[in-house]
Amino acid sequence: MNYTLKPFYFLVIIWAIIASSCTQKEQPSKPNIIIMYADDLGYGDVGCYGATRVKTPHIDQLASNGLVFTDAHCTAATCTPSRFSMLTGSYAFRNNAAILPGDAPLLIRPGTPTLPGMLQQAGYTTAVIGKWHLGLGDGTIDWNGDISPGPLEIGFDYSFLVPATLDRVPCVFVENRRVFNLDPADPIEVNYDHKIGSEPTGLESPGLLKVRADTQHSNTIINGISRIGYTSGGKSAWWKDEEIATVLVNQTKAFLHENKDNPFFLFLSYTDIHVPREPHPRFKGATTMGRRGDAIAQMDWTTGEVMKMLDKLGLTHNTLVIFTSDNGPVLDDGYEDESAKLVGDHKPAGPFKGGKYSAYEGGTRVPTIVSWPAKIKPGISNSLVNQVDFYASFAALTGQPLNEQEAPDSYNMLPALLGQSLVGRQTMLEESFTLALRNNNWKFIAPQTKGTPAWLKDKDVETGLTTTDQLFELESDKGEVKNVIDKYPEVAEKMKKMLKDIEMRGTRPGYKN
Ligand code: NG6
Ligand code: CA
Repeated sequence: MNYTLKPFYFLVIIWAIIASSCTQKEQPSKPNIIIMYADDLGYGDVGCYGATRVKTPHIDQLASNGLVFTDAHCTAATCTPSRFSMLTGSYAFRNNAAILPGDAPLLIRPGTPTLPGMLQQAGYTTAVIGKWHLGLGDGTIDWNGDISPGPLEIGFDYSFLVPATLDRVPCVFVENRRVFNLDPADPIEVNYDHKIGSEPTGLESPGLLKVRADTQHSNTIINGISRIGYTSGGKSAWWKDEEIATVLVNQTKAFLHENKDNPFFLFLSYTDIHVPREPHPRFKGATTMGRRGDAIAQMDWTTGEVMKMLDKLGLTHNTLVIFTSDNGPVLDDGYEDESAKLVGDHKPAGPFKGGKYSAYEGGTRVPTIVSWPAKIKPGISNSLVNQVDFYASFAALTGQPLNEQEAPDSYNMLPALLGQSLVGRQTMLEESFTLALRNNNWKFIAPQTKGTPAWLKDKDVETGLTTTDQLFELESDKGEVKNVIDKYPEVAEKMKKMLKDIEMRGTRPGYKN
């Protein structure tokens, strides 16, 4: 040993220690992951996306610390299909996933690889809090016993659910496998076929209603609001619509507190701003847009409460938060809550055409903010990204290998999601009552493939559904006003073929990572 080199070795060791601690800071592994998932929130509904008639300071704050995407999409223009795709990495049409009734069986069958299941393998504690709408049980549910299978059977360690939607019975929370606060002496029953029990319905007793509704939403009245479906019993467990946001915030805070010391994945699924919009009275008049505006204000409050809790627990720096929505906006969705009348010059879908239920961009192009202070530089990204890719992207982030059958439609888009690359998707499907395809700035809408429900026909919704092919060029025509199919037939043909390829292949081996 040459003793004269000793001081040099010493310096090298010190340098190595300093360098490794720096890189550890720069490259945190296994960040906490939170998906904040608003319900029916449109591209133009928040301040950082241009809204002026409603203030969303907490979401705007998240945006100023993160990446704001201008071309980010949920996979479908309605809720169940979008959630299905995000959690399985598989397009919904492969599973015929459509809007589910409140007593539907669990759509994602146990044994199906899921995003939370993959993160469990990576060592995460996983939870879903809020709206579910992916079905529960095997076909007939006994709401008084153990409700299974459900989230716990497909990759979540904890669940606190609104089982379907705010406008569907049962109007109770389900914590893990049990209805929350249920009194066994007053058993609960649910029926989507005919009236049960003696609770009044909206059709029979409109005088009892806080807000009038269309026929589909005029079954059992709970908390002065008529719903889709019939229910009896279980009164101690009924939610109060005005309190739901607070209940979900409290459950979230408790989950964060309990899991502050280990990596966690939280799917925080807001009930705002879906109908019936009945926010807490303290939000009444927050905007001049009536209940829909008030519900946006409440959703912003929820976001702020969760962010404050992360701060308090010292978790903000190493938590990857994605704030986004499950489908585009809708004004009248079955209740006479004056949202359409009071909207004024507010543009729920921003510059885009259509909204919820629509094949146009407004159906799936949704606000999307990705924040991870340890890693992401704030800014704006125009990359084309899609929620179906969260699965493969988080697998790459956490070092989880995916097998070929797993998440068949999910690509690793982590570099785009973290703002390290401008390259997003080149090609991407948009699902509604038909299929549409994006190829960079081209948008092809195939003729309608599914029947339009009768109730949608009467609505003031630009569905984009036709019996002929449509082609738009979004760079010059964001609003999908000019069908250029006759001008560029070869582009349309190429895209038609791409769409067929996606439809035909069950999985796409060999593309991941
Ligand atoms: C529709 C409901 C609508 C809403 C939607 C689901 C009628 C007439 N309309 O069937 O009110 O509940 O389903 O919304 O019943 S989603 O955001 O969960 O997809
Ligand atoms: Ca929705």
